[in-house]
Amino acid sequence: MKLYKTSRGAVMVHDSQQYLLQGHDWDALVNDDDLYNTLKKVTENQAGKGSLLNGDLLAPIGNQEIWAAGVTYFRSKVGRQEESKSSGGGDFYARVYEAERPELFFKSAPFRAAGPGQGVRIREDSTWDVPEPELTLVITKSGKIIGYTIGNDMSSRSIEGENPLYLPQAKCYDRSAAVGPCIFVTDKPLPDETSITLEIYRGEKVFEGKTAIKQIRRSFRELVAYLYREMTFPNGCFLMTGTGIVPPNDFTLRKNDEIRITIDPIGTLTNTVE
Ligand code: DO4
Ligand code: MG
Repeated sequence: MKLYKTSRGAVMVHDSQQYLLQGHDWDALVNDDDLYNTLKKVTENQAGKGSLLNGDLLAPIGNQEIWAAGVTYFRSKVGRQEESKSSGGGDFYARVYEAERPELFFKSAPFRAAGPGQGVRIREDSTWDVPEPELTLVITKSGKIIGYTIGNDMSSRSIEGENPLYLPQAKCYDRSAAVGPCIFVTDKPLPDETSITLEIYRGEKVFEGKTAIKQIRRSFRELVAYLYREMTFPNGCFLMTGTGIVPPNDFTLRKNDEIRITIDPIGTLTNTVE
């Protein structure tokens, strides 16, 4: 089942039928540990309609903080080692890839994040920028994963590469995060073969990369357990799970580039660089 946030409220799509969830508060929905069954009951008690979704999609987030895991894929470890070679940071990435404790960092307050179709940004003081296409967990306040969305962890490689201690500046700025287009709600884990595709268009396609979530070195349960160890999330939380796709080192994003990230059961998140 897919849950969309629109200007008229939450809309659920199931079996090609659309249901307006009147009176449902978004924060309450994403904190319902039994959301899959709550939504199933709606399909049993309410008639579906044909066309409630008409392009007015918002980021499917309420008052949840967005966190991110890093260096969870081999490709990210290698990319980071390359970019930080001259600053001596390479060793940190190799170590965190192997370590028991994962890298977890704060990515965005919800109000700073872009939704589907909205602009994302590159920093004025950055010279080397990439999108990071990441499966994003939607987690309730009790720590249960109730769904998945697509995240774009826009990153400045020039700032991150200069010194790993600049990570918060490389990662956190207005509209450096995008999420959407919906929350895919399921009561089963995603299949290992679930693929993530990144396409970048500059008029024509200038980059395409693909990975699968089976390439990730850590389990989602483990990432969530670390994140919730010493922090409470009264409204639940979104967790980006890391990138497995890094464009070649001579690639940098430019204004007006269109970024498309596709994860099959969820859909495609499209954003243009402003
Ligand atoms: O360590 C820097 C950030 C890593 C990251 O964002 C990723 O691997 O996706
Ligand atoms: Mg990332």
